[in-house]
This record gives sequence, C-alpha cells and structure tokens, in this order.
Amino acid sequence: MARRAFIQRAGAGTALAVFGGIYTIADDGLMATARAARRPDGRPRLPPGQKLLKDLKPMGGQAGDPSRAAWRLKVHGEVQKPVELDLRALLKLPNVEQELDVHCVTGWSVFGAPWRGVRLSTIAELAKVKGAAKHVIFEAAHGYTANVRLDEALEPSVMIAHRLRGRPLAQQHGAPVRGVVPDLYFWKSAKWITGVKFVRRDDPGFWEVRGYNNHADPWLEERYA
Ligand SMILES: Nc1nc2c(c(=O)[nH]1)N[C@H]1C(S)=C(S)[C@@H](COP(=O)(O)O)O[C@H]1N2
Ligand SMILES: [Mo]
Repeated sequence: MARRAFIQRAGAGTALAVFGGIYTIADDGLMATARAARRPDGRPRLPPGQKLLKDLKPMGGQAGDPSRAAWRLKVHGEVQKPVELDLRALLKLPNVEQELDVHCVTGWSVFGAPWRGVRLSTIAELAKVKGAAKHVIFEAAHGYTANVRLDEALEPSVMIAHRLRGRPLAQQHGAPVRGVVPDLYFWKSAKWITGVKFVRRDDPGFWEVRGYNNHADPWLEERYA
C-alpha cells in the first residue's frame, strides 16, 4: 500500500503511533506535550520531576532464574487457599493486556507500554484473601521485597506480568515474570518475582529500609523517607 493511502486509511491512530515512537528526553516540544497530558483522574500524566523516555532503562538488581519451566509464584500469608502457580497455571488464569505508565525514582518515566499478565486482584480472589490482610509483600529472587498497601495493590492496573510490548520479558527486566505497580515508583515493581504474601502488618521492603519512602507516590514525590 502506498504510504499516503495507508496514512489516510489509518487516520488519527497513525499520528499517535508515530508520536509514540519518537518520544525522547531531548525534544522540548514533545516534553511539553507530555507535560500537558492529563490522566482520567485529572492528575498530570507525567508526575513532577520526571522526564519521558521511549523505553525502560535496565536498572539492574540481582537477577533470578530465567527458566520458564522452573518458575513458581507462591501465594501465601493471610489467605484461605494458599496456592503455588507455575507459568502454565498463570497463563490459564484470565490474562489482560494493559497500557501502563511507569515512573522510576531516578527521574524517568515511560508512557503506555503494553504489559500482559494477570491482575493481582485476580490472584487475590483465587487465594481468597482474608479480611485481616492490609498489605501485600511482593517477593523476588535473592530476598528482594517490595511492600504495597492492599487497597493500592488491588487496583486493576496492578499486574503479575510476563510480556511487554508483545514479547516475553527480557531477563534484565525480570524474566520470566515480574510485578507491575504502575502508580507507585518503579522499585515497587519486583522483577524476577517468586511470591505474593498478604499480611496484616506492613513490612518495609528492600529499598524502603534503605532510605526510600515507604509509600512511594510519584505525584507526591514521595522519593525518600
Ligand atoms: N527483584 C528485583 N526487582 C526490582 C529491583 C531489584 O533490584 N530486584 N529493582 C527495582 C528498581 S529500583 C527499579 S527502578 C525497577 C527497574 O526495572 P527495569 O530494570 O525493568 O527498568 O525494578 C525494580 N524491581
Ligand atoms: Mo530504581
């Protein structure tokens, strides 16, 4: 198809796709557009003090076992039905693909990357979380943990994700499976996830005991304790 015909047929979607492909922190015009964007809840789409990147920056961490066959997710704590899911079981649950924005405390954000996986709320229903539970501890390889308030962890945007942009997660981004908690700073999104523990009492995680904020709301710039 000729390019012009394609553009006419594709209409406004093409402009958005092209726009989405050329985000760069160097372009002041696009940064201004990003800064003007609003979320449905009225908050600015780009939290204060953040710059837009086109793609996730690999931020390191002690990687877990990338084997899809060996992966297990232990769902435990204040639940009536503790479960251990392998990847096949995760894929059999209702999976969703959601375009989410993420915000790293080091000052970069990525808009609208499509993540695929299972909502944490689906897993909470499966395990029958008890009313006593008030917090979720995301557990990962080598003892990494991240704590999130239960009400925030049950938001529909919070996922146990195994694909990004239509591909299996890259090893450096948490393969085979990671947590995604998009509305809190990205350290709450545990890569190489191994467990989800529902607890009564809060239990500050890896970064939270190293000077980072226990709650981590990017719009309130809750960066440090
Ligand atoms: N298991 C584990 N998960 C982790 C980390 C880590 O060190 N280990 N780092 C966190 C931090 S500080 C950030 S900013 C994001 C970075 O994710 P990315 O490397 O995919 O960009 O992962 C988070 N999840
Ligand atoms: Mo980070």
